[in-house]
Amino acid sequence: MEFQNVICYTFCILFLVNLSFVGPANADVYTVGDDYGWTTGTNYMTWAAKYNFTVGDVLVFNYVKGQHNTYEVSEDTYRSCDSSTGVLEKYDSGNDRVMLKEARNYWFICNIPGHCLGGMRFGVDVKVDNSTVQSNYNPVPASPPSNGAGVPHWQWEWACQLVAFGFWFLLSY
Ligand code: CU1
Repeated sequence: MEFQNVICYTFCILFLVNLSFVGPANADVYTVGDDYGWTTGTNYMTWAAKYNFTVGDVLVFNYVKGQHNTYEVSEDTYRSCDSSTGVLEKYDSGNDRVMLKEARNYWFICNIPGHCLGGMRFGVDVKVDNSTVQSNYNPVPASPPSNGAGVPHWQWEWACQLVAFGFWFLLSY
């Protein structure tokens, strides 16, 4: 019995360690404008509205170097297209990769004259990604403990047993 518990908790720890790596691995890379890339003639607010952006995701701005650029700006600058103030970051590589590191609004424009007013601007609302945690805890059913002992850790132990059994099952084949 004790040996069983040791195995169980060992797998449980492995399981939790594993969980902590799920977040970064879940980050998505989005090419701004999809196949069109970062250029004139595309509605980028429409593009941005298609996706749910979460912390750790990466935006890729693809364009011919020198024809466009990528400025991360304040909301005011996004609205006015006046880049004399409110510029937070500048990119001009033609393959700009911008990681969305924080849960907040980000605003981007192209600073080539006329391009921002012409539609090369958009904002994204970046949220914290808690979907992985939820999806991993939901499978534990919310039924009362069967032994009636009122052990508050029953859900935890139940999950341990399940994970341990899963590993045992995989390893025995
Ligand atoms: Cu541009």
